[in-house]
Amino acid sequence: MGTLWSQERPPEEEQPTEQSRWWAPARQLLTAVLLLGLLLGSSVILFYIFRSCGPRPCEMPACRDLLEYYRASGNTSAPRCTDFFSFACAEAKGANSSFQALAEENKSRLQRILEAPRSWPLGSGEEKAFQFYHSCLDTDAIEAAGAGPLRQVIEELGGWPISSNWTSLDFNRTLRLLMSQYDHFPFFRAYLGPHPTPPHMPIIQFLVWTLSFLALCPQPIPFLGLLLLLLTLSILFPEAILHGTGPMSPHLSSPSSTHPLLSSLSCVQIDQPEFDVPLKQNQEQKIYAQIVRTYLTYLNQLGTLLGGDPSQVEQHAFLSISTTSRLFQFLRPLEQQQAQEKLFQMVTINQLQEMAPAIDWLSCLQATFTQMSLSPSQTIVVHDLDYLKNMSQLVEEQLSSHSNFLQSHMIFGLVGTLSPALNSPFREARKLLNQKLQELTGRPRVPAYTREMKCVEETGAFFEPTLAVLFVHEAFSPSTQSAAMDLFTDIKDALVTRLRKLPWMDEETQKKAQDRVTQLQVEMGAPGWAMTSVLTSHKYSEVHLGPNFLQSFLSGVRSRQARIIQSFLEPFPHHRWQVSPWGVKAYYSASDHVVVFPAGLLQPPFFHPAYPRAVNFGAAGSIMARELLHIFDQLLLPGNCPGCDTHALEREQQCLESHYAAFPLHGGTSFSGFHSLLESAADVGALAIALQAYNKRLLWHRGETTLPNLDLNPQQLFFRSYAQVMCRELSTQDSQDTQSPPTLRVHGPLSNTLAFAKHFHCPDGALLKPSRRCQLW
Ligand SMILES: *[C@@H]1O[C@H](CO)[C@@H](O)[C@H](O)[C@H]1NC(C)=O
Ligand SMILES: *[C@@H]1O[C@H](CO)[C@@H](O)[C@H](O)[C@H]1NC(C)=O
Ligand SMILES: *[C@@H]1O[C@H](CO)[C@@H](O)[C@H](O)[C@H]1NC(C)=O
Ligand SMILES: *[C@@H]1O[C@H](CO)[C@@H](O)[C@H](O)[C@H]1NC(C)=O
Ligand SMILES: CC(=O)N[C@H]1CO[C@H](CO)[C@@H](O)[C@@H]1O
Ligand SMILES: CC(=O)N[C@H]1CO[C@H](CO)[C@@H](O)[C@@H]1O
Repeated sequence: MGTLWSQERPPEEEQPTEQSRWWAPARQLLTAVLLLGLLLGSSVILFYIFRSCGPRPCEMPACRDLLEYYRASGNTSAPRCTDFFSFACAEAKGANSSFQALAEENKSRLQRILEAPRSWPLGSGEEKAFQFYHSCLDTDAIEAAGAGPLRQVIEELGGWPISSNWTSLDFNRTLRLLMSQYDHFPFFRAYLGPHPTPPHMPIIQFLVWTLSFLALCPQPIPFLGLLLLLLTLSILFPEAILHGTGPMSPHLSSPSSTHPLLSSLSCVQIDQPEFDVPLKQNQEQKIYAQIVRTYLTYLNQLGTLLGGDPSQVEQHAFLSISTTSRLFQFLRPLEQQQAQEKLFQMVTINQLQEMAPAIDWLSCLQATFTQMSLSPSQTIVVHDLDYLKNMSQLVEEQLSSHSNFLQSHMIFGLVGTLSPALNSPFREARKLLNQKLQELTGRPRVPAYTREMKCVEETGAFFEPTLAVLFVHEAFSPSTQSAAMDLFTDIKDALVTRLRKLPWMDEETQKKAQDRVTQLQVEMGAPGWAMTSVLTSHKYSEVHLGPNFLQSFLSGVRSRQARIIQSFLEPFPHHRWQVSPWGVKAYYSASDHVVVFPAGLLQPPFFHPAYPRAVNFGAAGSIMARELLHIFDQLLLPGNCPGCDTHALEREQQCLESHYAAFPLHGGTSFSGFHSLLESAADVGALAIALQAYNKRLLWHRGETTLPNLDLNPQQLFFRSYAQVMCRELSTQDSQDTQSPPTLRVHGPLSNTLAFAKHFHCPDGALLKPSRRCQLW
C-alpha cells in the first residue's frame, strides 16, 4: 500500500493546477471507499462460504456405530446445564464403565482372532497359541481327566498328608518347586524389577538415584548411614536437593534422561506375598468371622475333592487359615505402608539368611532365577525386613510343632491359583468363594466371564508376544497410529503453550517444565517390536502342550515366568511395557520418562481416525493430556516448587477444593486427601488442554465433521465425548478409589470451563456455570 501511494503521489517540483488540487483528495477518498467496500464485500462472501461449508455429517460406519453407542449410553432429555452426567451416561449399566466396555471389546477382538479359521505353520507360536486356546475350551476333556492331573502335581511336590502317600516334609524342596515351577509364592514374593523409586519423596528419591549409580545390585551401604549423609548434604547444599539443579533434580529431571541405561538395571526383590483372602483383623469383627467361615468352607471343599477324610481336612484347613491370619498380622499397618510405601533395604543373601533362617534363600532364589547366577554375597532389595523376620519365625515354629500342616497350607494355596485349569467342581468352588468375598468386602462385582473370555485371558497371558502382533495387525494399523501421534503432538503443544501462561510458576520452573515435556518419549499402540515384527517370530520352544490341560497350563506358567525374568536381564534401551497392547490403561513411567498409550485404548468410542475431530480430542485427547499432567504431580505437593509463587499455587488449590465441594454427592465420598486433589487437578487441566488443542486445530484446519442426527455442534460434541470417558454406573465406586465419583469427574472439569457454558447456552447460576473458575493448570 505504501509503495502504491508513493508512486501515485505527484512529483514535488510540478506546479499543482486548480483542477488537480481539487481532484487529489477526492481521488484518495474514492480509493479508500472502494477499498473499504472491497474488504466488506469479501468478508461477507467469506462469511457465507464458511457458513455454507460448516460441519458435514460423518457418514462413515465408524460414526454410525458411535452414534448408536451415544444414544444407548445417555439420556438426551436430561438437563445439560445441571446434569451433564445423565445426559451422557444415564444408561451405563452394572460395572460397565466405558473403560470396562472397551476392555471387553478388546478381549472379544482377541477371541475373534483366536477363533478365525486359519492354518498356521506347524510349531509356530501362533499354532501353539491357537492349540492352547482350543484345549482350554475343551471342557469335556478337562472333566474326563477329573482330579487326576492335580493329584499328579501334588505327588511331584512331595505328596499331601491328607490325601496321598506321605512320608515326610522337605519344606525347602517344596517351596523351591512352588517358586520355580509353579510361579507360586506362599510366604513372600520374589521378582526381578528395576530399583524402586518412591514417588512424592524427593529426598528418598535422591537416595535411590545415588544408589542407582553404583551398578547392578550395588553392594550394601548401611542404609541409615547413607540417609545421614544425605541429610547432611541437604543441610550443606539445600539448593542442590530442593531446586533440583543438575542431574539430581527431584522433580524435573529423570534419572533415565541422564543415564539411559539405568532402566535396564534390575535386582532380585523380596516383598510381601499376595494373599488369597483379606484376613486383616482390624476389619469389623463380624465381617472377619464371616470371611474366615467362607474361606474355611472353601478349603474343606478342596480337601474333600482331593479325597481327604473330612474331619482331617477340617483340621488342616483351620490351621492354614490361622497361618494366613498370622502372616497378615506381620504386615505393616496401612498408614505405615503408605508413609514408607516404597522404602526398602539392600542386603546380601547371606545377611537375609541370618535374619530369616527358616528359608533356604539361595537355593530357592537360584531355582527361580535360573538365568542368573546368584552367590551368597549377591545383594538383593528387601521391601519389608520385619515381615520376613517374623514370617521366618512363624515357619520355624510351625515346622517344629506340626510340620504336616505347613505342607497343607502350601498345597491349598497352589490349588487356589490353579483353579482356572482344573475341572468344574474346583472351578465352581472358587467362583463361589470369590462371589462371597466380593459381597463381604464390598468390592465392586467383577462380571462373571464366560469360559471363552477366561481362555482368551489365559492365552493372552501365556502367548503375549504372538497375540500382541496379531492384535496390532487387526486393530491398530499404521494410519491409526499416525493419526494418534498427530493428536498427541497437538496435545503436547497445547500443554507447552499452557505452561508458559501459568501464573503460579516462575520462569525457571516454566522453562524446565517445558524441557521436560519436550524430552518426553511416547509409545503409541504397542512396543516397537510388535508394530514392525512379522508374524511367527516367537516360537515358545519351551511350551509343551499336553498330555492334559493342567500340564499345558503349567507349561505356559513356566514359559511366562522365564520370559518376564529374561526381559529384565536383557540390556534394554527402550521402555519395557507394563501393559498388553490390548490393555486399556495409559500410564506415565517416571523412571523412563515415557508415556504409554496401548492400542486397546485408542479404539472406539474414544478414538478412530474417521471420527469427527471433536470426538478424538474430547476423549483420547483428554486422556493423553491427563497422563502428561501427571508428570508434574510432584510440583503441586507442598514445598516441592520453592521457586513458584506458593501463595498463588495454594490459592488455586483451595479454589479447586471449594469448586468441587459445591457439587452435591450421590452417596460418594467427598473430596478428600491430596491424592484426590491431584487427580481432580489433572482432570480439570486435561479438559482445558484438550479444548485448547482442539480450538487451535479448528482455527488452522477446516473440514470439520459432526455426527448426523445428534443435534450437537462440533464444540458440543467435544464435551459429550469428554464425558463419555468417565461414564460408569454410580454404585460401582470402589471405596478404595482415590478418584472422585464419576459425576464429579464430569461436572467438576466441565463447570470449570467457560466454553462449556457458552456452547450449551447455560444461564448464569446454573450448576455447571458457577461464577468463579480456577486455573491450576
Ligand atoms: C431422562 O431425563 C429426564 C429428565 O431428567 C427424566 O425425566 C427421565 O426419566 C430420564 N429418562 C430415563 C430413561 O432415565
Ligand atoms: C457392557 O456394555 C457393552 C456394550 O455397551 C456390552 O457389549 C457388554 O456386554 C456389557 N457388559 C456387561 C458386563 O454388562
Ligand atoms: C501310593 O504309592 C503307591 C506306590 O508308590 C501307589 O501305587 C499308590 O497309588 C499311591 N497312592 C496314592 C493315593 O497316591
Ligand atoms: C531350609 O533351609 C534352611 C537353610 O539351609 C535351613 O536353615 C532350614 O532348617 C531348612 N528347613 C527345613 C525344614 O529343612
Ligand atoms: C506381630 C509380631 O509378632 N510382630 C513382631 C515382628 O518382629 C518384631 C521384631 O523383629 C517384633 O517387634 C514384633 O512384635
Ligand atoms: C485379553 C485381555 O486380557 N485383554 C485386556 C483388555 O483390557 C483389560 C484392561 O486393561 C486388560 O486387563 C486385559 O488384559
